Amino acid sequence: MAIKDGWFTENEVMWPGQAMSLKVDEVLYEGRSDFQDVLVFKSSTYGTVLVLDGVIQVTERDEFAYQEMITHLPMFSHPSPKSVLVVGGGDGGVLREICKHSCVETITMCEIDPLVCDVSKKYLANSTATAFDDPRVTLVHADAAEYVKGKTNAYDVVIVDSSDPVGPAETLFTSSFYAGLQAAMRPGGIMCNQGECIWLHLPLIADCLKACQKVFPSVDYAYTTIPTYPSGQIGFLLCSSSPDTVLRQSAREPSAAMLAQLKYYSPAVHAAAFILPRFAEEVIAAQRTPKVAQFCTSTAPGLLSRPALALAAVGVAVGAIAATALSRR
Ligand code: JFQ
Repeated sequence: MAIKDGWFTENEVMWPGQAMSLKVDEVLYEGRSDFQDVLVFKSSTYGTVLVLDGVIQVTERDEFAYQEMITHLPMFSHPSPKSVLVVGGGDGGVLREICKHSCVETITMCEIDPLVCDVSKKYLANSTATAFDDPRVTLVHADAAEYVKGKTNAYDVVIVDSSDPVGPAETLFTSSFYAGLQAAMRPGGIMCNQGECIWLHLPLIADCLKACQKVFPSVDYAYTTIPTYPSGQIGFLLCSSSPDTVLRQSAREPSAAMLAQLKYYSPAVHAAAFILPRFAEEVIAAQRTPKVAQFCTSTAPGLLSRPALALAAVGVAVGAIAATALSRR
């Protein structure tokens, strides 16, 4: 039982020895679909929470940190996305974010589990599930690997908003699935998949990047911070079907009106999200294509240049002499 003494505690299969707990005010829904266990509860400090197979998917308090980044990183890396495919994402948060782009003409959402959409429309109607009725949206309940088979030249952006690779989402992290997506994408198309956590899953991330590399000529990795996902952080695998796309820089600027609707993403956050701490950079740099210049990945050049350090040393010395002189008076 995931709820004990008024607290929900996450299932820790993929993050042994640690578990997020949230205080429960009220259980709103508990059931099982053909694919997974579904739980919705009202928490005391994170709003309504959606849980699948014992793992937190959405809390109303912090979901924007994930939904904005998994959506706008690929959407703003593309100069003019018109046709978008969402795989998974049944809570509707990614749909909500895509709909903010007025250049988009069609959005297909392929979510295998109708129950996830149903409970989200009922219990997350004012937060994530706000765009199911947008006229550009077509909702399909199917296995995405099957759905994309045989499709060509169909999508500018594909967002794979899946749960973890244990359970129904397992196939969404394989090179054969990526090959199906690549075939369905238009030239210059961009794919973004949730990419787990550098603190917990570096070997898995390296394997996923290798699988992407077999298929896509450009591959990179970014991350966001989010308190209720394991270790407070989750990454994104970003791939382009063109070798010329620079994934780590936005190709378009959000309008002032759009920026006013965003709480996490900005062009500066976009660029910063690809700068990784050294322990992760070491592993991920080996899989990144094309390689990026060293200054993007280690020190900030201007700030730590030799002349700047020399100047700082002179400043410290002068300060120390002045302090000694003053204390002798
Ligand atoms: C939210 N739209 C989908 N995606 C949530 N460990 C996953 C939730 C569980 C995490 C990994 C991402």
